[in-house]
Amino acid sequence: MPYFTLDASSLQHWLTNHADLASRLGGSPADWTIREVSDGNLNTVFLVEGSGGSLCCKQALPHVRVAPDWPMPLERALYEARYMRATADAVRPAAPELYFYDDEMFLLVMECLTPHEVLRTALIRDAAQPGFSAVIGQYVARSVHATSWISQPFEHGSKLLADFAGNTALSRITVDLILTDPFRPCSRNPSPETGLLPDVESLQADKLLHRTVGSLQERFLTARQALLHGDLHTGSIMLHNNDVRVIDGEFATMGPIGFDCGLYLGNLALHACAAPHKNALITSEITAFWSSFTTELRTLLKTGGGDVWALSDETQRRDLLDNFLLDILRDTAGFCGLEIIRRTIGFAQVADYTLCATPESRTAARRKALQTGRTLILKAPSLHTLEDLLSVLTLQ
Ligand code: SR1
Ligand code: MG
Repeated sequence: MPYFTLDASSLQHWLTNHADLASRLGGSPADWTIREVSDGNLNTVFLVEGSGGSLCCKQALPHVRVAPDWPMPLERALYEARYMRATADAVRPAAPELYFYDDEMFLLVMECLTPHEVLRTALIRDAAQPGFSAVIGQYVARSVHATSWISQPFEHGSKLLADFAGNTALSRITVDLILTDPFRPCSRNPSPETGLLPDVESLQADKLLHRTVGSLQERFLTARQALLHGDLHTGSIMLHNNDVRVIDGEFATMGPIGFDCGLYLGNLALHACAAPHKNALITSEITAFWSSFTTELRTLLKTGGGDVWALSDETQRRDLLDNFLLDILRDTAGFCGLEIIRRTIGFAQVADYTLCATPESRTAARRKALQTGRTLILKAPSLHTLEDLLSVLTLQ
């Protein structure tokens, strides 16, 4: 069927023509309830409920959903489907199950997560059950282990490179919105409030900072360590009690492992900038993430399977792994700093700052975020431990 943009009624019709999916819903199509719940920047999302089950249907639009004059290739849905398939076995049950991908409609049909809530919203409402970050740490370790050159023969990595090489439109968004635009005057950046203007101008004139951002640009584009989710922020995670799921892998690309870690920690850290009374909670989530990520990755990488480190015995592997994790920590800190800055002054800002009670406290929170992001980026190459990273965040 040639592509067209679905609405509730055409989706109902499309589903009736897909017997396997219709039978998951049960009952008669007239009794299905279809709700549009689009929330992210790019796509439309519908939740469909029948008497026997429910489905989540996500369709790519030919443009950015929140900016209709910004064209965007439909193929991003294909990369999300590929990412889900490439990581499903490793991360289950921490991601929804993909039931079907329609490569003409650019439509993913997957497990419906109800009554789950987006983690960012749950954090803002103070409703997230603490400990969720341990699941995310484990998720990142498992997904990158399943796709890294250390654990898989190089042919596997080469296939992944080929399968995701075409996802350039979304990597372009990352390169522009995270790695470049916040550090230069750019029409995509919303105008900052007057009180923050000197801080923004100073970041945009900071040559020392730009040099280190240049190294992170190089890491993102050339360190093809493993398959990344590519957009692992608190809006890409849903949870209900202790059931935590990662969604929205359309930015998937082979890249530096610290990118996924850094984006996640950056979103936690900026939440603490917006709500400093939650510093202890955020510190404990960051610690839980890093502890579960490193513990899981160490365990998984104890045995080999890939061509990288193939000659090393157990002792040498431990040494190599220590260095590998140190590089990931440094990348994590750098990308964490970038994410904090772009979510504060770039195109895709976040709702966490609505927690600030007054315009003055919001400006102060944003200033702290910019300073923290800058320090993280500059200090990243000399960090040694998570405690070093936490001390830059000054959450304790
Ligand atoms: C134009 S897309 C803007 C942002 O939304 C996505 O979720 C990514 O985070 C991207 O940077
Ligand atoms: Mg998204």
